[in-house]
Amino acid sequence: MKIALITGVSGQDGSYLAEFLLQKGYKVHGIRRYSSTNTIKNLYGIVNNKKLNKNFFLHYADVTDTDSIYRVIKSVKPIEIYNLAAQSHVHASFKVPEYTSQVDAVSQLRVIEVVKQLNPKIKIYQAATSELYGNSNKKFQNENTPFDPVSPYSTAKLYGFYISKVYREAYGMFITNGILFNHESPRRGPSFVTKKITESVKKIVNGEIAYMSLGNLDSKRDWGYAKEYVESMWVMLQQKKPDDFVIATGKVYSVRNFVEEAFRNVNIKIKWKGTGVNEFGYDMKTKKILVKVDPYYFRPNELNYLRGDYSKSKKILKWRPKVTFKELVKIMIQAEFKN
Ligand code: NAP
Ligand code: G4F
Repeated sequence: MKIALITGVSGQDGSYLAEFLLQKGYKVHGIRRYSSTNTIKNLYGIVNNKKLNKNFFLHYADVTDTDSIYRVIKSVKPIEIYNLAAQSHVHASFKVPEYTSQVDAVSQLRVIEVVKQLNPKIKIYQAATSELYGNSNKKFQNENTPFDPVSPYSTAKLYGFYISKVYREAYGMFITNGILFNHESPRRGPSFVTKKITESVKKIVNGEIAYMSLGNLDSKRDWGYAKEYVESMWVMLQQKKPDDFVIATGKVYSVRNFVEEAFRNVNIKIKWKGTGVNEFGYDMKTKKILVKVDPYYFRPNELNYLRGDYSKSKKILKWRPKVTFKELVKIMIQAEFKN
């Protein structure tokens, strides 16, 4: 039986990936941080499923703690490691830049070094990101587009990207960087914009809140569906040689588009009025204000536009996205109301 280890298993991607690998017949081990609160709700689908749970194991460890990582990798003996653990919030990285560097940069090296010492044949997937491109002037970003990070988060991830490449080239290790563009799902953390919007739509419809407050409505992202993005991580590690791959949809939408589409799913048509921080969105029928702009959510440095060119992945990995933007919003809204 193939053995995989996932760091960040309780996160959005980690939980989908664990389900995917278990269904492929893997024995899956996950690294979980110590916490006095429950942080594993994304794993309920596994732990409540006898068939999946019998091959699933959680270990307490922290990617900022070399000893704990060493101990887990030594005892688990994985053939593949999916290194997903991160402080993954870009805005938060401006508030805790040093901590973000520890978790998102140095920890990527930590895992690689432990693997080099214990068994350099273990294949590693490193979670790189489209944030690396920064405000690129290219219409589409691909594996050849220069990086220009604009946040402490993406600067830390830049280190992770290059240290992976260095170990790959210097020591012949199998380390692949997945440059994934934004991917969302009902399991997205509540402070990321898509989940915040869908959760707020539900609360507005249920009368729990009157409106939602957002930051930059004009920011544009290439949003895909997390559940199908994690499959590409596995495909990357099944290749003959390690490499870097962009995973994206090639389509771009603004935060404003996401808001409109989310409300459309509950039969509310949003109209916009005003500009800048005085802009607001209101229900065309009732004239009630449902969206306000709050500068609190602006970032010291904004990344305005991301759109991925995934042609290399399509050609080599035979991977392509299937879920459209509209379907993604619908999946997230339906999950809110089901909850
Ligand atoms: P996420 O939901 O925020 O999950 C992050 C995971 O990392 C959580 O399980 C978290 O555990 C864990 N973690 C954080 N600090 C840790 C530490 N010190 N030791 C061990 N575990 C730790 O992120 P995601 O959206 O699934 O993303 C997965 C990876 O892909 C991340 O590296 C992210 O930066 C990267 N990425 C994401 C996207 C995207 O659009 N989602 C795009 C490109 C790249 P707790 O539950 O204890 O907090
Ligand atoms: O949902 P976001 O916080 O995601 P962001 O910053 O694009 O980062 C995500 O995707 C990256 C891949 O490109 C990952 F590497 C990273 O780990 C993370 O998963 O914000 C998306 C956009 C931003 O431009 C932000 O300024 O939405 C804008 N926005 C507008 N109002 C908001 C809000 N973002 C958040 N979080 N909250 C708001 O109220």
